[in-house]
Amino acid sequence: MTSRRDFFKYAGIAGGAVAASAVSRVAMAALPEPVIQTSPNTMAPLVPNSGRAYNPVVTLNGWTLPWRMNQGVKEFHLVAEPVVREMAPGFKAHLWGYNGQSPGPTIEVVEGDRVRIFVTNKLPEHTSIHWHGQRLPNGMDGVAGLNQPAIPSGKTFVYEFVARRPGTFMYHPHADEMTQMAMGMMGFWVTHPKVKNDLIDEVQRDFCFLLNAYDIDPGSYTPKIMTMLDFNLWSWNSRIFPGIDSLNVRLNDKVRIRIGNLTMTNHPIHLHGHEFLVTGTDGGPTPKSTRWHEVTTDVAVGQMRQIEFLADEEGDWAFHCHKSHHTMNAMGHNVPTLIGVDHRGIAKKINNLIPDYMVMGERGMADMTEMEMPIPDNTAAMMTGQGPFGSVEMGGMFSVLKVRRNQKPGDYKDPGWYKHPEGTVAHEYTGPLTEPARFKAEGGQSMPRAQMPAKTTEVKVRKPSSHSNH
Ligand SMILES: [Cu+2]
Repeated sequence: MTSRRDFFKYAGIAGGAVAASAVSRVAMAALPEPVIQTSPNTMAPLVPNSGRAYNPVVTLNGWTLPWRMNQGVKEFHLVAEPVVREMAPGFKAHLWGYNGQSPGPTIEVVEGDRVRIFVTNKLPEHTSIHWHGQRLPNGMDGVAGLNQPAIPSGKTFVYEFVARRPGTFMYHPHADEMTQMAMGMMGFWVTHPKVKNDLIDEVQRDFCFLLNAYDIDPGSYTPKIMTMLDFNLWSWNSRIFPGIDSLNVRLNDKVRIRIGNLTMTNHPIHLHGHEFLVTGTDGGPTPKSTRWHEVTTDVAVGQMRQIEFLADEEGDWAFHCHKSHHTMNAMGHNVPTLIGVDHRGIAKKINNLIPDYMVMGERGMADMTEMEMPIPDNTAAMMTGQGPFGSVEMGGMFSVLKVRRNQKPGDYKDPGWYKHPEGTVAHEYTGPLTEPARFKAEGGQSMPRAQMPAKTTEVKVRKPSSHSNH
């Protein structure tokens, strides 16, 4: 195999340059030289310079794998290998991935393309790749043991098939899957339509990302692969808020977002400020009669969803998983609810014994963002992110759709914070307040109780106590 080097220079979004596709200088008889990318930045769309033209996608905090044409066949080279992924600034994870990153690069082809993919295994154990959702010959489906022998460590295998139908797909190992997916091995695949398709609209912006999850103890680097449900890092393309780039679009752009789920649970993905249609699944474009507007769509395990909308509301719109624990970073869940518990006095006594002891949660958990709690090195804060009006108190699967009037076509640069027109931001009311009447008696019941309680219980509403100095 040829030596691996970053011969193909990508410019990040910040650089603004558009990358062209790479054709290896190595003889066509040899393997295409693998292209490696280690920057976690969102790369500019890879405009095709060979094969059929198409409107390329933008992979959030990711990139598209260049190919070479070899007698009409699109040739790609994936290298399965250990990688270091910066999941958020200040927090790096030791994962497994492809070509320098987890997830691996996005593969983009056109319906009808013959595709040849070389897969070199640089992992310490065998692997294989399953091309999730593709129509292909059975022996190319990638289930080790069933459709092919596993690719031993150090060996290179070749997959070859025709991308028969347009749509949104993904790839992942089908050998020791539990370990290899928990370690971050996965990638996106987009097959663009060959001719105008009535069910596939043209869009100005086309984004894609995978939902993944890790269990990495605070202060450590390697995911715990045995975790089944209680993950502590919920990520998009192995990035967590505030490390997930914003989706920057021009006012009135038609926008498509493609999402695939390779975690162990479902994620209701929610967009603020706009209604969208689900225009495709891993089964292909959805018939128009099945589409309805919504603002949240559930992406179940192993599924892909493709949503589309007109970005016709200017502003900074939150875009996130609606499971509130999935918009948090590493934290313990076995913590009692302390809302309304008054710690005054007790904390002081404990402080005499344990100087670092901290009381948390008596007014809710928002205090977490203002506390200067010492956290181990290489640990993401539980909730963080400084917005224009203060802390956003988020983590995990959270990003922002930025819609701007003056965003140039094809420009994906972050335009900064939205400047709200005068008088359009929620603000404090300073007029007189009235105390509303509250209903005091017990509620009704459908049938009389058989046993009456000895006395009625009185539960006190927990209201914030006004106290300072903690
Ligand atoms: Cu979620």
